[in-house]
Amino acid sequence: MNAIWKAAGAAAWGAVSFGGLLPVLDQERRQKIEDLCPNPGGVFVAAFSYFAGRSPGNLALYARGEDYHRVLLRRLEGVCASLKARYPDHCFLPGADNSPIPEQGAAVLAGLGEKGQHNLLLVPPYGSYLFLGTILTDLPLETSVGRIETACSHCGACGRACPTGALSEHGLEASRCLSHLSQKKGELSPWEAKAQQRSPLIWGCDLCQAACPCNRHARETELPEFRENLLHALSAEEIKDLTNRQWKERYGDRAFSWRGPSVLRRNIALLEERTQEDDD
Ligand code: B12
Ligand code: SF4
Ligand code: SF4
Repeated sequence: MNAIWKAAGAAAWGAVSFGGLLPVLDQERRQKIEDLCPNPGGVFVAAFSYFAGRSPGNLALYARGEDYHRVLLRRLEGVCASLKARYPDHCFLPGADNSPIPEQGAAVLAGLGEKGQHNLLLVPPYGSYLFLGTILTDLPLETSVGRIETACSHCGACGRACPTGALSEHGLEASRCLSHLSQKKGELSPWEAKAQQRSPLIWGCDLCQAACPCNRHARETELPEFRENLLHALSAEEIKDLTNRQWKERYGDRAFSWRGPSVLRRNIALLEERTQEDDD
């Protein structure tokens, strides 16, 4: 099994039995999982690193390479094909963001690592610059023996770096998180617009992760999709007059493309407005 996951480029992988997953499933998620896969036996969880250094730019690091949904599904489908060849009577369903499985909870239970105070899974030596993918199966799985390494020192640097107070001892308050605000459609409230203006980015947010000592020497990804053809920044000029069709043609394979150009234009305008104010 290790060989299959290595070939797929996973930085870490594990499994959790369906019984073991129950503590992180509410009734609705459980029902959705059983609708997809009657008699679920468990979930494989894998982490894929996307860190390729910190070049300057205005897009969050996670969104600079190929859209991770596509990349993970492609790689997980390869794993599913190998598993199907080995266990032809069982089903294997890949997912990345789009499944009812709470991915971080499943990853913790499968022993991949622990969640840091910045609310993200940490897997040394990759830090938290990771994507999570899952494979739901009716093959009865045993829960992996977890890693014993602890990574988060509770130093609080992530909380101090967060400009909106989204992180507290209660975890992440998503409505205050710049990652959420930068994706939010329509007009932002005055508080939201001011908060977005405190971000150096027009899409996503890396501030808590950049402050985390576990990421200081994060091992870089070997996956070409997250190392090559990177787009570090978008300018107002580049996306000014694009039609939706042109937008799709140009950026359809990027993780920010689903939101369309208007939200990005708004965020660029907010950032330019702030820069203007700073200069005056
Ligand atoms: C909605 C969403 C967001 C929202 C809201 C996030 C939130 N947590 O509320 C917003 C837009 C803010 C967001 C932001 C980001 N996100 Co996001 N997001 C998601 C998404 C799609 C769903 C999260 C969710 O609501 N899950 C439902 C809850 C119930 O489940 P859960 O997340 O697993 O949490 C449970 C477990 O952690 C459990 N748990 C934790 N520890 C333990 C231990 C034990 C023993 C047990 C039993 C349970 C347990 O308790 C929690 C509650 O039940 C996930 C993908 C997914 N489908 O899971 C990505 C995901 C969490 N995001 C991801 C990323 C990369 C980001 C950003 C870094 C992107 C960026 N650079 O801008 C930021 C980070 C912000 C931050 N500091 O957390 C990655 C995280 C990878 C990692 N290393 O952990 C994920 C997993 C996507 C992926 N497929 O890789 N995100
Ligand atoms: S910055 Fe400190 S407290 Fe926050 S996740 Fe990293 S080690 Fe933990
Ligand atoms: S992603 Fe940004 S806004 Fe969200 S918790 Fe981290 S630092 Fe705060």
